[in-house]
Amino acid sequence: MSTVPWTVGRYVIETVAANGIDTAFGIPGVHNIELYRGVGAARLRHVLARHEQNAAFAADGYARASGRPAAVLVISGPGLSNALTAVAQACSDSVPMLVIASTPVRASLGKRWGVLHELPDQRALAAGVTRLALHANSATEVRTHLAAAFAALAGGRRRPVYLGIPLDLLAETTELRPERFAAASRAPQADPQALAAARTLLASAARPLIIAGGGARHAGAALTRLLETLDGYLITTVAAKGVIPESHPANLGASLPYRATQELLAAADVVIAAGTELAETDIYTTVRVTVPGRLIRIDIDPAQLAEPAAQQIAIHADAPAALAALADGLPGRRGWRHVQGDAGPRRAMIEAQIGEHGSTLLRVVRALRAALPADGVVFSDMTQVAYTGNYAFAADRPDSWFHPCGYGTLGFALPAAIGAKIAQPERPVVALAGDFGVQFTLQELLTAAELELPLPVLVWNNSSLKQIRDDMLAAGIEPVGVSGRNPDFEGLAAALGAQALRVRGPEALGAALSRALAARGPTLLEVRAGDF
Ligand SMILES: Cc1ncc(C[n+]2csc(CCOP(=O)(O)OP(=O)(O)O)c2C)c(N)n1
Ligand SMILES: [Mg+2]
Repeated sequence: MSTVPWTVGRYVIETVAANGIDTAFGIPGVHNIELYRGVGAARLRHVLARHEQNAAFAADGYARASGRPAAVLVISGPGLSNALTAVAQACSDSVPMLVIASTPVRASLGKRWGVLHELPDQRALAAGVTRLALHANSATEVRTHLAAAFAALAGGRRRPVYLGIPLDLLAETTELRPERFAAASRAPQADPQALAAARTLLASAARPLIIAGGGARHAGAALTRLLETLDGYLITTVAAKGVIPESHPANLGASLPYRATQELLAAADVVIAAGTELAETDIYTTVRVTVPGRLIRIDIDPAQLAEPAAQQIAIHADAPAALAALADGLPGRRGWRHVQGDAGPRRAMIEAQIGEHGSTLLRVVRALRAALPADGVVFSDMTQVAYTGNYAFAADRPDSWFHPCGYGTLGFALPAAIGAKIAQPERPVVALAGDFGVQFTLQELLTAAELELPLPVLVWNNSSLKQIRDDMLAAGIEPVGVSGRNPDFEGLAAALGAQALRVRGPEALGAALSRALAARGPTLLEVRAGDF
């Protein structure tokens, strides 16, 4: 397409493509059409979403599943503010994406003239939910900002990056041509003194335990060695589910919210926390995970290490590398697993605790696990069945169970699953949402239908906002606003180009899921609480 003029808009898109981004999720509008001038020429795949929030959720799912960032293209003002909820979700869960928005013309910025799509300061709005938020006032700045954006997407703690470009600048012609920016600087190397101090502490640990978070989710080999050497236990956060198989005798899985694991954590004398914020959303019984023993923290984000904590050894490094370095220098020794026993009995205690109130939920999660091929991927929403699955869905490989952990946004599952399926068409991908949460983003069934994505969407229908209803009852509040009228899910799915099926019990789930995974297009699988 040599007839396409070299405008700043085309330069941006071709530069994005030249730096390895192959997919953009977005919605064009009059303010950002100049970005679209280059899309065809750059062979950047564009996926039209039905809402900007869903475009950003899809970019999130694309990156979670594949490790590769996608672009999000939105208009000024409402396009950006619509996307920001999903950008915040990605930011809280350390997921990269490149968000490019137009802004109104330069002359109007900050003047409150009341131009179309006006916001006081788009960059400031985006800054709170991104790693880096930039605004370009000239073509030269577009280039330097894109270089900075790609460096931030590639190295360190991976999170969204925002770039705003005025619509009049996008339309300008330019001498600039796309280039591949230099690779990001290497990951920080662990300080040898900190590593030595950690080894000394671990060498005398009687009751060692490791908490692995999302930053350590690909550190399976190092963790396995370390667990053997230390004779200790592993707890993962939900983001690190599957880092080693759930059946490994040292692995307690994503069980921080449960009594049996909290008791073990309280008894540990040395804890390694690798690539985790030790956040409320990892434990849900207090605002922070408290570690009574001595704490060794490994994190690529210096901000996570800045907080003063008693007797803490801080290792600023990429978690897999630092865990491997720790394992290398440690002599084999007797910790406490040979005395306390393998994880199995404690896992039985956790399942018993879940079973006290959630045996039906456990049945659904187990049926889903049994029905899904081993390389299957689940994108879950904020629903009780997912809270149970956060622990109970057996993940024997990382990146196979995804949950909107940090920001906890309803509506995540379906659009994120669409993004994942686009990134990895060969993998079985499933969305799992509640009857209320799925309604936040259900229109994206149409996107999945348009792209003929074989995508099962499991809707856990308990005809209520059940978790909130339970919380109200527990707080002594008369339930209000926790049950509304549900749509006819099957009729609605059909209207959106999807197939639909009611799954009547655990035995039926296997066949229904296989059919949906082989279908041409999405299938809404309604799972009613009463049927399980
Ligand atoms: C955007 C957003 N709004 C509100 C909430 C609060 N919230 C969390 S769970 C929930 C109820 C969801 O109901 P449903 O999807 O049916 O799941 P269930 O609890 O019934 O399993 C609500 C309103 C939220 N997490 N995100
Ligand atoms: Mg519900």
